[in-house]
Amino acid sequence: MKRSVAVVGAGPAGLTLANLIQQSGIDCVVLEKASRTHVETRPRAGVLEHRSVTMLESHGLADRLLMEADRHGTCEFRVSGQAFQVAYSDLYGGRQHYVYPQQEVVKDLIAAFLDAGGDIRFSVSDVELADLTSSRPSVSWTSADGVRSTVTCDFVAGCDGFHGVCRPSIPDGVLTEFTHQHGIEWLAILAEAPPSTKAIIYALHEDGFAGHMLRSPTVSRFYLQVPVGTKASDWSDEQVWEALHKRFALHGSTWSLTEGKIIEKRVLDMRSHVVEPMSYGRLYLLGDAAHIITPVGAKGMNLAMNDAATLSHALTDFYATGSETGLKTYSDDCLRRVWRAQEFSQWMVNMIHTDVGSPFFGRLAQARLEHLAESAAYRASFAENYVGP
Ligand code: RFL
Repeated sequence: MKRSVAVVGAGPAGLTLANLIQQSGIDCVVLEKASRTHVETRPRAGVLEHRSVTMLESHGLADRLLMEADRHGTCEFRVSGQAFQVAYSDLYGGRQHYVYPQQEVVKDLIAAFLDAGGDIRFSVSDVELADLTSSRPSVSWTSADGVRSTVTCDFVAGCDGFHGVCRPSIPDGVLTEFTHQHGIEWLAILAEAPPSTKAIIYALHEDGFAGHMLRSPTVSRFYLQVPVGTKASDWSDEQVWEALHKRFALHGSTWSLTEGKIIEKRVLDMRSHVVEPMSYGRLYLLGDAAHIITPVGAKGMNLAMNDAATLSHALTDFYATGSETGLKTYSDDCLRRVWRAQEFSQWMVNMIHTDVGSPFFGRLAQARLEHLAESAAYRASFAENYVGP
C-alpha cells in the first residue's frame, strides 16, 4: 500500500490532521489500535478553546459542536466557604470556552473523514515503524482478522498518545525529555448528574482541592484531590459525594450539589511531560505522543488539535510548493505553544493546591488567589491564558 501520510492513532490529534490534509487533497491512512465504538465512547476532556473551534469551523468540522456545545465565559473559585467569579470572556474580547465532550469531537471527526472517502483501520495491533530517516518510511500492522500489511509513505504522523509506539520508535538519545511529577493525585469522577453550576468551580479546602466541570446537561465531571498512592477503589460512592459536598460548601448560601450515578472513577497522577524536538526524520509527533499536561486549565485536547493544524499547514505547503519550511519549523512552532500552556497550567496548579511542596507554597497560593480576586490586571492575564491566547 502507498499513501502520502500514515497517521497512527485516531484521537483528536490524528483525526483532526487526517481531516485537514484530506481536504487539501493529501491521501492518508489512519491506523487505530482500539475499536470504533471504543474511541467514540471514551470520556476524557470536554473543554474546547475558541482557537480550536475556529479552526474546526473554518474546515466545516464544527457544525454539531456549534449547535450543541454550551458556551462558558465565567469560572468560580471557592475558598473557605466564600466564592468569587472571574468573567474571563468579558476580559478577553468575548472569547469563550465550548463545553463539548471529547468523544463527541472524535465521533464528528470520524464521520466527516469517512463521509469524504477517508480510510481508517480500527482494531489494528503490532504497529511498527521503519526507515524513518529515509525518504520512504513505512508502517506495518496486523488487522483485526490477522492480516499483516505495510504502507509506505512520505511522512508518518505519530498521534498515538503517551503510551503509543511512535515516540519509542525514535532511537535513544535523540529526544530530550522534560518531566515533572507534581506530587498531587486527583480522583476523576464522571457522574450522571446534571451540572449544579453554570460555571466551572475550583474549590480550595483544608481537605484538598475539588473541581466541578461540566460535560453535558446530564453528565458532570468532578475532581477530588486525594492522598498520593490512593486507589480509586479506596473511595466508595458515598465517600465521594460526602467529600464533594464538604469541599464545595458555601457559608450562608442555598447552593446545593446534585448527586447522580457515578459512571467512572479513576486516579489521575498529575504529571507533565514534553519531548524536544517533536520530530525525527520523517516522523512527526503530535498531541499526547509529544506532551502531557495536567488537566488544570483544560489544555490537552486543544494542544493536540493545534499541533494537527500546524502540521497540516506544513504538509499542504510541502505538497503544493515543495517548500519544507513549515516541516522544519513544525517542532519549534508547536513547542512555543506547549511550553506556554505548561507554564499556565503549572501556575494554576500552584494556585489551587494549598498543600503542595511546603507550607511556603501554600501561602503563595493564597496570595495568588487574593491577587486574582482583587486585581483586574491580574484577572485579564488569567483570562488570556485560560481561554487561549
Ligand atoms: P489520544 O486521545 O490519547 O489518542 C491517541 C489514540 O492513539 C491510539 N493508539 C494507537 N493506535 C495505533 N497503534 C498504537 N500502538 C496505538 N497506541 C495508542 C489510542 O487508542 C488513541 O485512540 O491522544 P491525542 O489525540 O493526542 O489527544 C490528546 C487528548 O486526548 C488529551 O490531551 C486530553 O484528553 C487531556 N484531557 C483534557 N484535555 C483538555 O483539553 N481539556 C480537558 O478538560 C481535559 N480533561 C484529559 C481530561 C485527559 C484525561 N485523561 C483520562 C488522561 C480529563 C481526563 C480524565
